[in-house]
Amino acid sequence: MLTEINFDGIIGPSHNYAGLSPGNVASASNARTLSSPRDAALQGIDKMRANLKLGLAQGFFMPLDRPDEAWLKRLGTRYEDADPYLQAAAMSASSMWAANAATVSPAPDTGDGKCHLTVANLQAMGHRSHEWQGTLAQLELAFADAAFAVHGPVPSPFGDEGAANHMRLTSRHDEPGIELFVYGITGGKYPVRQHLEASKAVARYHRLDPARTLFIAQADAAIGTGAFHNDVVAVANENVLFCHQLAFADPELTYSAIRAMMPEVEIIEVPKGAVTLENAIASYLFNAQLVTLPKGDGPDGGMALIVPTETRDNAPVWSWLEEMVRGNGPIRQLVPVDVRQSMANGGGPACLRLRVVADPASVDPRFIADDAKLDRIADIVTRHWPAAVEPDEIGDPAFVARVRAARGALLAALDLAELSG
Ligand code: SUG
Repeated sequence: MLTEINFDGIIGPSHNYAGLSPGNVASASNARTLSSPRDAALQGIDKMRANLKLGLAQGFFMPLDRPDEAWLKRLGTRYEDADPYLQAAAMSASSMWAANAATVSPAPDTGDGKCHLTVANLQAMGHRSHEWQGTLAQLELAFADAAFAVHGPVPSPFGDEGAANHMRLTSRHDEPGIELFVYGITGGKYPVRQHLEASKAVARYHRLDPARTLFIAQADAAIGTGAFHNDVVAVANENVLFCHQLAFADPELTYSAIRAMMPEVEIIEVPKGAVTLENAIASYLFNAQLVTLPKGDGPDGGMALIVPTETRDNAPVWSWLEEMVRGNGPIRQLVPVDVRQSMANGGGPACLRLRVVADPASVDPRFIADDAKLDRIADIVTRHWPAAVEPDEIGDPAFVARVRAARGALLAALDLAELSG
């Protein structure tokens, strides 16, 4: 049975605020503040627990090996000699944002009936540009079954940030869908992360039907205001597209192209008069997990919007959402979750997960979550993850040793030691 499985990135022991992402307002404004890798990871685990309770299928990915000495070696240095920027970039726990791990096209959409995954090259940001090697190793392990085809990254200079700039609309997850790739043209003062050429290459790798594939330009104003990924201003689930009025360069053209391919689509556009772009970015209401609740739990086929608590704390945004839920639309429930540690680096609930529509039985079971396994992970995190990290600790050899040992303990506990190194 094909179902949507959300794979969350377990937040690694080196989680810190180094201000490494220009164009990401939260990362810049929290630069050099105190982080808590332990709280961060436990918040992520609680989000997974809550999703299991909603009856959703849940998986996870391991944190990557940090600091990345192999990357530093290619840069002609080693951790102990590297300058503070390179140390922070080599140490980043940024692979937690699994929405940037890969782009996924489920089997019903592809020419060969396999579920295709292309690892994202993340080349726009130095600290993220060396994630793909570790991520690819993990995808090849988790999705080794013949039901999947896993692809290497799109070559330079075409930037690809994965599922954060990709949406799928379908009448039901296990039915054929249309796939929407959102790219940037110019971000004004901020870098564009997703390039059209990269999106087109991914669509070719995945053997998508051009008649069911759209390439949509993101609004420059959205990128320029801090929507460094499309998933900061839009989210889709089954037949619903929930987006801000200023998400796309040409909203009317975009909506009519989508409707032409999928007449049953329901587009919920939040007007700029109700929620400004700035407020959308500050509250992250679109960086939500829009999920279909299993039948029997609440209204059949109803959807829930899993939002960060920052959304609930933003009065104009929350009152707009409450009014929407009271109406007769497809979104029936708002579920706030506390992922503040990740949010302070610009990563909401949607950033932390990669959606894969597949038969859970075809995935390596070591990557599939249940309550007992999440308890085991939480126990390792509580015992090994640092409770607090000062920005100046990043270069400290004792911190480096602790980060390595913590990840090693987790890999051993989950029988995934083959991912070490
Ligand atoms: O790429 N933050 C990430 C946040 C990614 C959010 N993902 C999605 N929208 N899908 C980024 O900007 C901050 C790291 C630092 O500053 O230390 C960071 O990489």
